[in-house]
Amino acid sequence: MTKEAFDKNLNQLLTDHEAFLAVRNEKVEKGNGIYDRYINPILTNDHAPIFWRYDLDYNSNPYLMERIGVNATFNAGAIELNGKFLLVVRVEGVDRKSFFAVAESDNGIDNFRFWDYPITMPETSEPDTNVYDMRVVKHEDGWIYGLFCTERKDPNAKPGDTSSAVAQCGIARTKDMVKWDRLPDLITYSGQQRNVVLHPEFINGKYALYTRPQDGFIDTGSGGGIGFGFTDSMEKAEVKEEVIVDNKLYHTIKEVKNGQGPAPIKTQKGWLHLAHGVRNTAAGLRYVLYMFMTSLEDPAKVIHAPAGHFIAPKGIERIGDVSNVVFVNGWISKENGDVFIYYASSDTRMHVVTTTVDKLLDYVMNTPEDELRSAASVETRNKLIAKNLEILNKAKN
Ligand code: M1P
Repeated sequence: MTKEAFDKNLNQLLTDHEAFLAVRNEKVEKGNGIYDRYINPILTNDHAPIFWRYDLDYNSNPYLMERIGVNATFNAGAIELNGKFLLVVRVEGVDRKSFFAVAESDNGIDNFRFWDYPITMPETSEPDTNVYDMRVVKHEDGWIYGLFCTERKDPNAKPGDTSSAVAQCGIARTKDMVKWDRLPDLITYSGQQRNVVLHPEFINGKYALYTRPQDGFIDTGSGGGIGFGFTDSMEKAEVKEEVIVDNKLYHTIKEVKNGQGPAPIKTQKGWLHLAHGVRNTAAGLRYVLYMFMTSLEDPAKVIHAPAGHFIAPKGIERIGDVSNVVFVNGWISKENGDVFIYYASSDTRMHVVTTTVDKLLDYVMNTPEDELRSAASVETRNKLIAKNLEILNKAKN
C-alpha cells in the first residue's frame, strides 16, 4: 500500500469508528413491564479503540493490518462515579487473555467509550494466568473494591492435562478507577472460588462476602450455592466459614450452579439480589438471570424468591463464543430510583436493561415462588387465570 493510500484508509477507519461509537440506542417498544430492553448491544469487540488494535505507523504496518485483535467485551462490573456511568469490562484479546478496561457513558445506555488504557492490574507473588468478571463495590470504608476471578493452571494437573485450572478470588482497591492496589487473594476453605462479591456495608464491624464454593473449575461438585461469610480485614481477607444463602436446586433454573451477580441494592424492604442460575441441557449449559431478596437485618436470609428467570438470552443474545448464556456482575442504582442492569450475552457482548427500584420490589415481592412441581405450577397459574377471566368477563358485561 502506498503511504497515500495508507493515510486515506486510516482516516476512513477512524471516521467510521467515531460514527459507530456515536450511534444512539433505542428502547425495544414492547417490554414485559418489569424492565426495558434496548435494540443495540452497548459494547462489542468493535467498540475497542482503533489504537488498541492497529499499528498506525506506516513503516511498521504498511498494510494497515489489525495487529492485536479484541475477541469479546463482556461480564462488566459497574459503578456511578462523578456523574458518569463506568463499566469495568472483561475484555478478551484474540489470545484468550482477559483484562479489565473502563468504558464510560454519560447516560448509561449508549456512546460507551473505553478509556485510553486498560487497567494495569498488579499481580501477586503468584501471577494470574487470567483475570475476569470484576464486581465493583463502593464500600462504606471509603474504598472502591474490585473482586474478580483469578485463574491459574492447576498445579496438580496430570501430565498431558493442559486445561485443568484453579479459580480463586483476586482483590484490588482504588479511589479513582485508574490506580489499583492489589491485595492478597481471598483465603477460604473451599477448593475453588468464583463469583465472590463484597457486601457494601460492615456487618457487626466485619466485611461480608458472598462466595461460591466449588470443588472443580467448571463443575461445582459437592459445593455450589451462593455462600456468605465474614472477614476481619480486606488486606488479609480470610473467610473461615461459608453459610449457603441460596442453594442450587433440582429442576429449577439453578439446578447445576448459581452465583451472586453484582453487590445487592439496599431498599426499604430488603436487599435486592441479582444472580445467575445454570442448568444443563442436551445443547450444553444454559445461563439465565434471577432475583431474590434478603432481609435488612440479616443479608444471608432470603425473604422473597420469585420463581424462574428474570432475564434469559433472547434473539442474537443466544449466540456467541459460549452460546445460550446471560451473565451479570454490574448494575447501577441511581438516587432517583432508576436502575441500569448491565448483562452480557453468550460471553461475547454487553447489553443494558433499565427499570426502577419500585418495579424490582414489585417483581421480587409479588411474583409467585417456585413450588417445584408441575401440578403446583398449574394451580398457581389457574388462580391467576380465574381472577383475570372474572375481570375480563365483567368488562364485557
Ligand atoms: O461461560 C459462562 C460463564 O461461566 C463462568 O461462570 P460460572 O462460574 O457460574 O460457571 C465464568 O467463567 C463466567 O465468566 C462465564 O461467563
